[in-house]
Amino acid sequence: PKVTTIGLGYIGLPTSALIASNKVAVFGVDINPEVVNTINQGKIHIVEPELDTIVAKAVKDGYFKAGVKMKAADIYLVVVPTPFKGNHEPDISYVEAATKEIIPHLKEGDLYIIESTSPVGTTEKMRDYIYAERPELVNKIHIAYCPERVLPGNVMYELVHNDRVIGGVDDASTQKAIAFYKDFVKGELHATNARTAEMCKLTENSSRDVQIAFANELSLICDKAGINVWELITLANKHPRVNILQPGCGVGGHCIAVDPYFIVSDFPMESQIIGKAREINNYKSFWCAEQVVKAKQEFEIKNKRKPSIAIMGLAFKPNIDDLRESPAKYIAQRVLQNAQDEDYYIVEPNIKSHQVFKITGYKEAVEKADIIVFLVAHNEFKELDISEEKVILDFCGIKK
Ligand code: SAJ
Repeated sequence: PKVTTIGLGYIGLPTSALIASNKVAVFGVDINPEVVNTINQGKIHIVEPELDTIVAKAVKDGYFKAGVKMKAADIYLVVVPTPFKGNHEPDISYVEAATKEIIPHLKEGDLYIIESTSPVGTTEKMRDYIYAERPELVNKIHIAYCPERVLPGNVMYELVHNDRVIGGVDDASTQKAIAFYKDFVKGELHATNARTAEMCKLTENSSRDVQIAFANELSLICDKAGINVWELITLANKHPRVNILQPGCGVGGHCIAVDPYFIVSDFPMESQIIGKAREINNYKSFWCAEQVVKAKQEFEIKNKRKPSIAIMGLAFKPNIDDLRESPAKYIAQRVLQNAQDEDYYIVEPNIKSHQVFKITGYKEAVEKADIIVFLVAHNEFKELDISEEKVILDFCGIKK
């Protein structure tokens, strides 16, 4: 069969390349002509281990091509972003736009799959759009939802080895989609219906968000109680049925900090814990910024001069170069907004330069600064030997 994927981003591109590497003809559509050109040259526009070689080979072997215009196929995969709008309401306009482009090309026997994280009911809504425009195809095509669940940085491995949840709008659709994924996924494929599969994706990320919120709440309690939260969590986790995650400077990325809102927005009365977890994790970033300002004032009173400050880490999690939706970046911005004429050193070992921040090397920053603020637990920071005179604010457990 021929496959058309719509969206060549962090998930769409690796997925397309993986399918193509199994000698299936894949046409990838993206609205960005630069992305399309880069891919057609066998190159990539995102950072992900191993992705470059697999894309280069799939393009060279002629199985993978990209374009800005939709092309007819037998299987359509929608892998576009689903961000949220102003009031944390899900924005499915990219899924709708992709579906509208696909509709005129559909024929009997085709398979239409949404992989984008979507609010419950989206797949059925798209089914209704499709059948309203093409009534002759009612029950003659297959429509399913199959969320991705890969971890950035480990995408090529997880795409193949993770289990997947596949939910069709009817049994035939579920089975057809399972048969498609079977060819390139080694993990187990679990059959369900479309609504459950949609909710499953939202549940996975909300569960992680709630668990991180619990750890962040503990960190605030421990700060007041004079207890080391890292030691506390290590000890509590010695219990055979307790497994607390790590507190940090907030929750970032475009999944865990976004997806829970898709539940809260549709079920506001019922999703009390999920909504509260979002508030706690957002508040934690604000609190960290406040702590820096407080430490600065205390230093000035004690030493009768302004301190210099090192902000350690900007990425949204350890050992990656991705700054999108990063709480560390938010904290750095907030702290710099309140800056008077202190010296700041902004450190992010995974990037060379930044439009807004002047990036300093981590060793130099730690040597020069009076106050050292650890925001992201990058590996490089763990080996640092820091003089005892320095004030250390450790929000990510670097010194635990
Ligand atoms: N974080 C903590 N404490 C922890 C773990 C994470 O503060 O103990 C923070 C991180 O620093 C980061 C944020 O949470 O700011 C999210 O990081 P993450 O590593 O938990 O997750 P992501 O966003 O990189 O990827 C998640 C994964 N989902 C789950 O683990 C349930 C991934 O499998 C999904 O495919 C991805 O979201 C997605 O695309 O939805």
